[in-house]
Amino acid sequence: ASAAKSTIALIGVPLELGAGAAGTVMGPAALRTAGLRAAIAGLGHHVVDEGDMDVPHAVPEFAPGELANCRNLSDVAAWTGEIHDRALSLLASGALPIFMGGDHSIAMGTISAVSRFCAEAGRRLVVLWLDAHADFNTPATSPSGNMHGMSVAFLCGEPSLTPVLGERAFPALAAGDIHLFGVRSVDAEERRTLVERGVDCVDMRMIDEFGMSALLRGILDGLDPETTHLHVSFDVDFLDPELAPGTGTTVPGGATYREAHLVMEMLHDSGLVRSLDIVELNPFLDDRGKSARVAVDLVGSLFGRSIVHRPSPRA
Ligand code: NNH
Ligand code: MN
Ligand code: MN
Ligand code: MN
Repeated sequence: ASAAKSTIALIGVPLELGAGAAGTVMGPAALRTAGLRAAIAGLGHHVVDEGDMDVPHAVPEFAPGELANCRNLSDVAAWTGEIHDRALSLLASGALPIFMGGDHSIAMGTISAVSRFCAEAGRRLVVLWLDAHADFNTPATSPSGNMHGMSVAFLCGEPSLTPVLGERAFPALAAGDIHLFGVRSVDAEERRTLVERGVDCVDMRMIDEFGMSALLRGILDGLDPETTHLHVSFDVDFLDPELAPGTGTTVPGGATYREAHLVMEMLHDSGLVRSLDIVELNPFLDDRGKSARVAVDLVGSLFGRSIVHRPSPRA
């Protein structure tokens, strides 16, 4: 596949202010301890660790108003702007960036930059959002005020969230170009917006009935690796809590070990993946590094580790 041996840039984004529980600030460190770099480099890729971002002061100030129900708004907005700028320059360098979160609000910065990059490069952006949650709350619908539950709404152009990125404009994602996958927890009012906007939501009920592979193939088939940039946003709570307890909002009934690996193996074989978020890993809640290790293992499959080396099998 075309993405086979690109330079892969690891960048730590230790943000926790978008989540309800503290601890995702330690996510990048845990991923490094679990051997993320070696897991990818061992597959023959060139890996550069860019270190962790540091956003010491919240710069933007917001008057309470429509955004009143956003916890830590000024800090999250400051991070979003800085993440966006950093992501744009990494993408411009030609690297395949892996954004090590941090909570899922970092995706407002990462994917807005990917969207801008793709628009300028004439590529089509498709986003695969692996998550137990839809992250489609708005300040008006969020029961928690936690901004990690609003990232998809922001990326789809929800007007009330536009001020979060300030002056930097990016093309909002069309409903058909983002696929939520693994969903099993949606808030009541969030569901209404999600359905109204027509965002593709592959929930666990569908996955149980039809299987991960058929549903993922439905998304990937027909995407041309020459013209498509697939961004994968991997929220660790996509996984079943038995497998990955180290995250703040676990929901039972998630992806099993093999289901998750199959998703990653299929993504690798597609040759479409050009950028990745690994988010919501909370080492403070983990069980002896178990979740960090499984996340690293899965990234190995995404970058080409296979059980038996062979072309993508067909039944
Ligand atoms: N939907 C809930 C909220 O908005 C939980 C979001 N938590 C997540 N999302 N971890 O992926 O607060
Ligand atoms: Mn490869
Ligand atoms: Mn999420
Ligand atoms: Mn989640």
